[in-house]
Amino acid sequence: MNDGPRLTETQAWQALKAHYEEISGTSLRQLFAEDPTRGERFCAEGAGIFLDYSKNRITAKTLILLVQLARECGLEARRDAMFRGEKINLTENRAVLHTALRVPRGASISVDGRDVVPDVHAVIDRMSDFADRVRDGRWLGCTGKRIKNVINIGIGGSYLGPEMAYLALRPSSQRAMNFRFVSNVDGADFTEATQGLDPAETLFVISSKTFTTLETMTNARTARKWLVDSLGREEAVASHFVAVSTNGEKVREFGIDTANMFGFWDWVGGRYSMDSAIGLSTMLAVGPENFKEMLAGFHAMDEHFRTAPLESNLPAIMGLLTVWYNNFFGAQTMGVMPYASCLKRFPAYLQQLQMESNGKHVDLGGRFVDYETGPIIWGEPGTDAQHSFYQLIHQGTKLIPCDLIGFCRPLSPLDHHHDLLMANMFAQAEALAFGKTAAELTGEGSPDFQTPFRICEGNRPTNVILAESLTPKTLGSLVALYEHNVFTQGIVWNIDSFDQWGVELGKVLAGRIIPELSGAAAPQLGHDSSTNALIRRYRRLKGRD
Ligand code: G6Q
Repeated sequence: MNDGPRLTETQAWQALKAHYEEISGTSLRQLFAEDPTRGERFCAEGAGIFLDYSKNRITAKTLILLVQLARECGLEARRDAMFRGEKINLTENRAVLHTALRVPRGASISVDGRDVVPDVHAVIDRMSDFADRVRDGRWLGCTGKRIKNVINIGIGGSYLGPEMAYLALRPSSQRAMNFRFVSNVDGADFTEATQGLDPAETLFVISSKTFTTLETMTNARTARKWLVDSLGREEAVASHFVAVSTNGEKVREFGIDTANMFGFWDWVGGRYSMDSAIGLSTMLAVGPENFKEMLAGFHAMDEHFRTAPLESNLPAIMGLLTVWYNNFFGAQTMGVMPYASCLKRFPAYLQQLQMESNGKHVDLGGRFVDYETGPIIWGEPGTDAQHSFYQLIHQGTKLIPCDLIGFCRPLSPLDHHHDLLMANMFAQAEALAFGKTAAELTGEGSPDFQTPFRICEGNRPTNVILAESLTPKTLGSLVALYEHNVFTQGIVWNIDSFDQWGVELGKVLAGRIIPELSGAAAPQLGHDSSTNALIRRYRRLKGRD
């Protein structure tokens, strides 16, 4: 365990603290006025993604100090250790090797003395063969009908990535097939997803690393019953269920032949798994070639992160800017607004990636941190978001740095819509940075009584992320950009970004409450008075007591 000097005692941290005092009063208007080339200088590019970070409250010195902080925290060494397959997930004693899921065939990365790359490619090959057979109709349901519906059953990391990627890549998907996602144990999720579907044409992909997760196993059992009751034979499971898991034994116990199981490994964290076999539903939707393009995009960003100097390294810069606002400006939250409706689940995906990874209160030495860690991440697609919550970002009292993500070419043929969309994205970044002064408003004829209400102070920071178009490859690069951005933050905060102990307690307590809700006889309750009263009310209203 790491029990070296505390982050706040490092030289770079102290220097950043002093530097913050120097520049926190300087506005983006001033910074742009002082340096007319700023918009071209504070930019970086890699793996097909362009980042304009000039509208941030930084100077060249800020960047130098942030990079110094990253170096003092050992970012480069820790990054290299991750890529080598060292067990950097200390609390679970595991390697963190999602980057191995996208290395080209022939590369070599060893974990516990075994080269994992051939295993990775063997799974991709099996997935590809299966996906081709389902997509071209060689894999049939038990009555001989083609598979028209694919339902992914999984939750958390086994759901958010697949759903996000399916929606993002829908323009490249097999339109003759329906793709649905069941995650919540709320029965409404299953009922709605299967509404109107013919079980004889439906394939369930049960995605669960552990194959023990309450929600997923409950939904999987419900799915089996739905199928078997309708088709009248238990053997139907063989052609209508496949599993994605690391737990062959549990898959077999459930009744799925492990020949129809696609594996992955304990060195792939749930929220880092959309490019593993957990992406099977994505591959079924977009086909193996597009899926491999997506993997190539991930890999291109991995290579950028691994090799580009920190000063021009996209994930490192974004991660360090997050630290700058989170720890020096006291920003509690960050917005992510994709100007692409296909990316509507991207903010939800990033919420898990960032908040589960970096929502930690002890450092790697097990000591409570005396600084803020992961910010709250949230967002919705622009332009919709402009008509709901942007007001607070422009004129509210909280500082909310935002990432605005857009593309130069649309996937839709309606190109004139796209110019309107992107004009809005550029305009929002401009308005947030520069605002509108009282003098400007008066000059435009604003009535005096309205002027104070119309002033926009500006000075609201944004990153503008621009790529050519939302292809599978771009999606891979974009996700890897955020994965490594989150990694960078975690290294600076000296936390384990790859565990999630905080989610355990609630699961254990729910296990205790389940029989108290469903048992026939009134239970003896030993909770606090609030929980006891809620359970009693629930049972009473359901007519159980
Ligand atoms: C992700 C988490 C978590 C996990 C789900 C589903 O990093 O570990 O979100 O993905 O709890 O777990 P299973 O895949 O094991 O069902």
